[in-house]
Amino acid sequence: MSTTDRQLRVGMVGYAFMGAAHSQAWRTVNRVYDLPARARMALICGRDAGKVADAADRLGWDAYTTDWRELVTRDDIDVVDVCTPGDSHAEITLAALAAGKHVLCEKPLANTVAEARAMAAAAATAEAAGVRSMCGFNYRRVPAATMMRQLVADGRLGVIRHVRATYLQDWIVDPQFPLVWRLQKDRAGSGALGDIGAHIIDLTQYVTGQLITGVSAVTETFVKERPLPAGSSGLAATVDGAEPADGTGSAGGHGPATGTVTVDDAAVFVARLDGGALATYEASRFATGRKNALRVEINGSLGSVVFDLERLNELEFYDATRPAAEQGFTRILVTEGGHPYMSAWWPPGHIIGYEHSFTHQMRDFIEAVATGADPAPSFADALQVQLVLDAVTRSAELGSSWTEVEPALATVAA
Ligand code: SOE
Repeated sequence: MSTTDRQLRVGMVGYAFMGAAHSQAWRTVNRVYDLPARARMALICGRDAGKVADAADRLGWDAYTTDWRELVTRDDIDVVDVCTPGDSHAEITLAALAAGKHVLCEKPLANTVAEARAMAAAAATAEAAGVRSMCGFNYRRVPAATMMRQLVADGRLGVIRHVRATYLQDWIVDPQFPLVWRLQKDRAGSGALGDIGAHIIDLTQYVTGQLITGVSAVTETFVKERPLPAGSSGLAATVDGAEPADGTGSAGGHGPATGTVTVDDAAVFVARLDGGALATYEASRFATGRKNALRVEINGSLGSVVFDLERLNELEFYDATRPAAEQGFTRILVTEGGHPYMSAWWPPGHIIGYEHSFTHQMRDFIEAVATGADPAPSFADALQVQLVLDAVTRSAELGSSWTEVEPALATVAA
């Protein structure tokens, strides 16, 4: 941190969807929160000089570069914010930590457990020197999700019996949607599982305070061949992932050739949590009509709570301790000043949105870095998510818990 004016000079690598969401948060965090340090949007990085120059202007960065290796070593950079495809998270993060930079890395932490282990180890080493790191599971920081955790921690649900989590999108239902980087294992590590499944794994563990200890899974790739993205076509250009986060997309429409999809389109798994709960998870990019539908329901011995991202300012709460005649799911509008994060925004009832979770993320990160606290989720927390992702992939590949259903006997003769 610059000691003169307690500034945290941020260097961000990548500028697609997550780069834009993080930029909005860096721009707003010090306007709404009184923090011990101010974020300075010092430098943005991408491979394409023209595109990153445009991003710097559009997103509000002081300067731009095409060389992330230079960015992470500069003396006038204190924080490295990694918003690139998963195949570069480890390389950039390890270099930044080695250079003594605080790191915020988008989720999932890495494309493999080996990479995640190396990142968590490097973060632990750097921590001894006062360097802080955090993984960008932003949905923890939706006020209603944080309140969900508080209800569980306060015992309002009693013993947790069930966790039921879905995260559903539909942006690749069209088989003509091109083979973007999110559909390539070497770039993304996995498909729906790592991209959106990681969110519900982290969120449910955060909310319940319980860790997943075992899984049984199936995955599917419904469309196995897709047109190569000869460029950012009209369709592809409208959805995150059409343009690699660092702007390395090529020009032109769909090429005539096709390529093989090497990741899952959908993952479904059951899990046991270490507090005894049974859990079901579903992550799909083929849930036609569902655009970004994340839903978590927790059932306990004394009650239940439901969070739905499409109604992110609300919680549904069922209190089984109330008189029987008064029991029912109540809707809590999580916009009071006493609700998590909400004191900084508007009066009660003036709702907030998806992007505010990133501002809350930057608030907590800045506070931790400036005060020497440990940000959460840590790289160790993110490694645990990576281990679950790996277990789901191995379970699906092994199919070990899969029991075939014997075909019914021939239909009864007419
Ligand atoms: C694409 O599925 C995506 O941008 C994810 O990568 C983000 O983590 C999620 O918040 C929104 O959708």
